[in-house]
Amino acid sequence: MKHSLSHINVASKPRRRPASTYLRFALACLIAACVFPSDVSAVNIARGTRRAVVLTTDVGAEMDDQWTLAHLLVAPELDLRGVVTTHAPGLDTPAAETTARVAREVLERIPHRGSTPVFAGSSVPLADERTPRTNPGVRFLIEESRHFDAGRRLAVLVTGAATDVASALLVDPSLAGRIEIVAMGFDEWQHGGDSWNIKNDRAAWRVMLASRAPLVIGNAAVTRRDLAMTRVRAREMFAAHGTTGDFLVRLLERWLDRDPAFTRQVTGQPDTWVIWDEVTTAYLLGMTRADVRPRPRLRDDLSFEHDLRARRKLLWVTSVDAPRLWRHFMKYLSCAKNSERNLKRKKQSAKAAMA
Ligand SMILES: [Ca+2]
Repeated sequence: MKHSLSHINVASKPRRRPASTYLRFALACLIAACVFPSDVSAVNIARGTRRAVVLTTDVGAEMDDQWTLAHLLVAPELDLRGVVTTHAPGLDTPAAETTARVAREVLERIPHRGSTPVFAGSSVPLADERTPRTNPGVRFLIEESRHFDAGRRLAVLVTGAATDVASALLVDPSLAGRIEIVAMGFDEWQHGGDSWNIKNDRAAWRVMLASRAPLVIGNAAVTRRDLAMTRVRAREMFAAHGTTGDFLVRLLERWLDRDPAFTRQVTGQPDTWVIWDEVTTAYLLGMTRADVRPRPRLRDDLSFEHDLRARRKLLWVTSVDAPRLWRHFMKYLSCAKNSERNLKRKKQSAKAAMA
């Protein structure tokens, strides 16, 4: 059963530091110049109609989470309500505090509307499939979800370990009726398997697979094929897009320079990495195709136990329209660049007026 997916949904809101006059001005420019472009007519982005999103992320473990967070921030169709950070191997302890610091650094670098709260989630995986790990991230997920229902679901992106989403489902099972989970993980459909997100909390994935929450999965085989990015291509596409573009390109370059042998092992090329987590943004923007499939069970070795008669289904992403996704990202990075420039000009004018 093949489905072409092109849903774009709705909502809005900001917070944290009060926006300065300059930021408000920049925001007005951003809205005037970018939020109502003529060529996104298929997308309803009127105020209050953007798709509400919470990102859960192990940002800092690689570089694709930073790209994904930046795209979520500049996409006018999306309303990022908050970020919940999680653990991954190799991070300074406590891991969720480390990832929260990285998320805040990204937020400070990207001009965007309003402000986005960051909550450190769990720094360790679930002990078992019955016991939640409560923390501010889990509480935020549950509270934020109360504004939503089955007809208008909060999108919860899982781009790291699923510990906090699973904990929230264990604390409040009714959450499954108010969210849609969009995750990056698993190697491929037949075997399943995984080397990172699922491996980092297997019990959490069992909780999510057993829940009633709609579940969308973008797997490694598809993202490796469709979302590979070379150093040269990144520079060509993003370097002209202000400090944010430069920042994103530098992140990729630093990652590629870090361990070329490992990069070659994963992607087959020493100068290519995969922007894995962007598959979740692509889904939200209606730039993926996916099949409805019976929800598998997860074995201890992370392989799938398929049950063709399973009552619960999931959406399995089969392709990403990457050219369209990158065009969208570049377009709204340009808008961010313009708002950056307007902000700078306004600051200079104010300074001159005070002199
Ligand atoms: Ca990630």
